[in-house]
Amino acid sequence: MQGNEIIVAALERAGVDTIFAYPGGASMEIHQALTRSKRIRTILPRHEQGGVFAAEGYARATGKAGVCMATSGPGATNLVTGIADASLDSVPLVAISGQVPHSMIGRNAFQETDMFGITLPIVKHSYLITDVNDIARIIVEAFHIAQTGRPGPVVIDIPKNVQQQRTVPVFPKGPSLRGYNPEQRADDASLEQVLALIAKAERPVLYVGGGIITGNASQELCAFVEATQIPVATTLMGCGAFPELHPLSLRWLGMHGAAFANWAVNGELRKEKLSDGSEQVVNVAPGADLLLAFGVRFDDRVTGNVAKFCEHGTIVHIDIDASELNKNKPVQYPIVSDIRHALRRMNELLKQRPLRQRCPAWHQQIARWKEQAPFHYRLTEEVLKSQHMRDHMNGRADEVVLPQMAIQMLYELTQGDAIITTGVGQHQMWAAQYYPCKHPRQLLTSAGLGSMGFGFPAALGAKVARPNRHVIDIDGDGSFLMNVQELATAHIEGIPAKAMILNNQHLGMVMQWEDRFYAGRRGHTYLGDPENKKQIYPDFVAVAQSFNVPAERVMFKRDLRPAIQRMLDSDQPYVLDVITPYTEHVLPFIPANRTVAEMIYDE
Ligand SMILES: Cc1ncc(C[n+]2csc(CCOP(=O)(O)OP(=O)(O)O)c2C)c(N)n1
Ligand SMILES: [Mg+2]
Repeated sequence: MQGNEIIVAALERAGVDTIFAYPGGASMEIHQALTRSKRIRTILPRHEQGGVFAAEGYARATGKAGVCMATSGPGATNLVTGIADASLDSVPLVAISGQVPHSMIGRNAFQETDMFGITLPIVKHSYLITDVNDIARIIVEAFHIAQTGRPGPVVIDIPKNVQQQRTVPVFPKGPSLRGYNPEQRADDASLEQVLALIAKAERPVLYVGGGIITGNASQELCAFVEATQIPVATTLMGCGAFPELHPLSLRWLGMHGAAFANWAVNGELRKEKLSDGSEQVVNVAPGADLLLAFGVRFDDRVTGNVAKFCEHGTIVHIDIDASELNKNKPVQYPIVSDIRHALRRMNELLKQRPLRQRCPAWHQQIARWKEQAPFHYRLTEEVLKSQHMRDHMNGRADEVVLPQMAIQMLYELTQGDAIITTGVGQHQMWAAQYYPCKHPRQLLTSAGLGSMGFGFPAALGAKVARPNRHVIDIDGDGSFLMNVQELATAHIEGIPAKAMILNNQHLGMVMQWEDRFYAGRRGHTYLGDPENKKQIYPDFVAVAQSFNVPAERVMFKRDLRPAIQRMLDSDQPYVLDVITPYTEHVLPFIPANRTVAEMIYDE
């Protein structure tokens, strides 16, 4: 067999059914072989970044490695953002790049870039294949590494001459990798210790993240919560790990998370001004005395000032990746383990010796906090006095569509069952706030890297993997524009993913920081046409239609519900451009590196 054929055969054996691949000189051999595959669907994105984000959408929706491919040089470097994205969010991804022939490497050959070197800090592992006889083994290893332990991206760089060499391949049955031991299991002694801490705790809180979802431990978590009655706050990556409408859910925590989740972890702290003008922090009610941090990494968007995060609680941190322990936050009980094993085993031990403690006072306090500061929004003075009202609404305050409202309506009309992808910005935070998840793998969002442009291609990948689900990209006008070319992929490949753009004509999240910290001075955050502010710019409806993708614009509240319904009913990809005021801020808001005492929220 020729190298290119071995690559495709090895991918088939790895169970690959879809590859997002954009060809070029250094990868066209592999495309030739792909045309002959009966098992692999090759989807041509319109930009390699769209391809890698689509592969991530596929992976995030299924847990199976997403696969993408690009040619050497510019094709390969266009994958870099997606590889970094997969790295920060622990997404299993196999990214294949063509490379110039072996003999040309290091000579600044046409379209040569050192893909191995460029991606070295952002991969879980990488290969530069130099021998055709290594292809089959390396592809087995790549999928094994990407999908086991803490998942992540693996890059395989394949020079063109290797693709053209011939050999008799040996396909290994499974991987054999000395020194890679992804199975980690906590021993009973440390888990018993955790249970002893729980039995003593008066104000325990679970802080759980993406690790629960990638570790397929959601069911075990639910059983653990039933047995312990410990309230659960998730990270953004952990949304859906525990049903968000469950009475013990604290939704998600962090910079724009629920006030009650942040209070439960840190205590209700308030800054008060003293008569002499100085400020003091008042401790209104204490937070967790025991924090169970499972499958999380104490990201700064969660912790704010990390030294003050859960300052007075004992912290247990369980993670499969030992390098996460004591990295961002030193804890009293660091435990290396597959979280599913740890939860299963603790559930068994709890069955033998059920807990007596039920912490009624703590549950009452949390109920008070939930009542005191739920996620909510209202029509503010800022909206009423905004340019948006003058330019587009003719003063009709009752017809203005607030972004939160549009998401709530989408939730209602999909019964909360859709798979949601997002761009990055205000709309992303509102999507997570107003579309509570019932299940794992329901909210697919670029959390760690925060890559604008993620939403629509990720929705395509998710829809390919889950054709029977509604897949809807809740996007921003800035983010959507960054991979707008993928409308072509959606139409030509017949992938009916939908985009609901919350179009505020601004880089809303940056604008929010300008409003809060820069006296509202605009530094290149307006996306409309400054010469003609009354016009919505660009015209996404016309853009979509030029790709033969049906589209509609909604400006008034009365039109919103039927328009969302038409989008949902369509069997084609669809763009719904919902025009919203730019004056809304995402609340609550704990400014970067601050504490819950400085949380801004609407009381
Ligand atoms: C690729 C990339 N460039 C820049 C940023 C910085 N950034 C974060 S949010 C944001 C604004 C996003 O605007 P939009 O997509 O319209 O969403 P909105 O906040 O208005 O809802 C920007 C520029 C980013 N996260 N990603
Ligand atoms: Mg915007």
